[in-house]
Amino acid sequence: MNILAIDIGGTKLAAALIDANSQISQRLEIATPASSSPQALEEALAQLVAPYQGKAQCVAVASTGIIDQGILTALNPDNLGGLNQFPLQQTLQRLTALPCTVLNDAQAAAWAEYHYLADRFKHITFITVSTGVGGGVIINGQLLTGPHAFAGHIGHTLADPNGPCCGCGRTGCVESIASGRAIAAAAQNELQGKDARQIFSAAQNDNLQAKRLIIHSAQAICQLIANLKAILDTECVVLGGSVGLAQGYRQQVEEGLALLPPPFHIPVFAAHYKHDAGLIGAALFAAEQNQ
Ligand code: ADP
Ligand code: BMX
Ligand code: ZN
Repeated sequence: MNILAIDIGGTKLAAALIDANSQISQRLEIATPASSSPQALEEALAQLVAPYQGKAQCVAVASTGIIDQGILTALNPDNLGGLNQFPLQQTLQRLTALPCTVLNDAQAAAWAEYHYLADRFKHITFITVSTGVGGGVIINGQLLTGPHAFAGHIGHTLADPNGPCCGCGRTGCVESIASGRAIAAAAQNELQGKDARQIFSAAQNDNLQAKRLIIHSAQAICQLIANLKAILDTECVVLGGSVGLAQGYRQQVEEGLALLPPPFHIPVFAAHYKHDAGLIGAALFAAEQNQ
């Protein structure tokens, strides 16, 4: 059986077919529409799923936002071009005429990475540093979603009470300092208007401001990991997202963590499934729900 998996992020929409062995094929990617209109997202999803007609038996979605009872509610609408409410499950069922399972993107990625690590760990936390900062928590082998599907939104915990305003309405959230959008928003002078990818290349070329912006982000993630260890006694952290997986980023997080007292030390791994963790986790979750 093939599952059509879809990953909806603040920057890109990805889709692929996933078979019963979690093998991925026919992967496609398009840009997330920069519009607050639900119609724009629906049109983009229609374009994305069109090539898969007749190729899958069900649809599994990993999406940015709080995904509760099939509805996407943005905690930080800025990440989705201002879009706030979207009937995700219903829309994809209509577009594909297939049953559809929906989950938050970082929760889905956590589930995939847990499957990979399950022989060694039962308590893991996945952190995506991408357009935003998201999280998925596995406790005793169970994915924690919470009564309102809000669990794991660790990007909206406090990093700096004097920090920037976050798109969620709070001040100084981890996401407002560490995310790809935050790195770009803090850039000045020669880096103003550049995106996080360009700022990472500037850092490779020894631009000092770029290096400082990236270290600032990595330090916020390092403190977040220490908080997670204290709250959950999580056994390891898995880092994903294009910023989290960027060259040298994980090492900076690890270096910061090594400076904290030993009770806060935990291994920090790069996502085994890299940019496909959300797709694979959504498919695994859907297959288990449909059993
Ligand atoms: P999404 O948030 O849609 O899941 P990504 O995980 O690709 O997508 O995260 C998008 C963010 O990552 C953007 O801020 C983008 O500038 C940044 N980014 C993309 N590629 C790279 C890269 N190679 N190095 C560093 N940052 C990157
Ligand atoms: C935001 C939030 C989370 C999401 C995280 C990473 C919205 C729209 N999204 O904190 O639900 O998991 O970003 O999302 O409020 P990504 O787009 O960066 O992958
Ligand atoms: Zn916030």
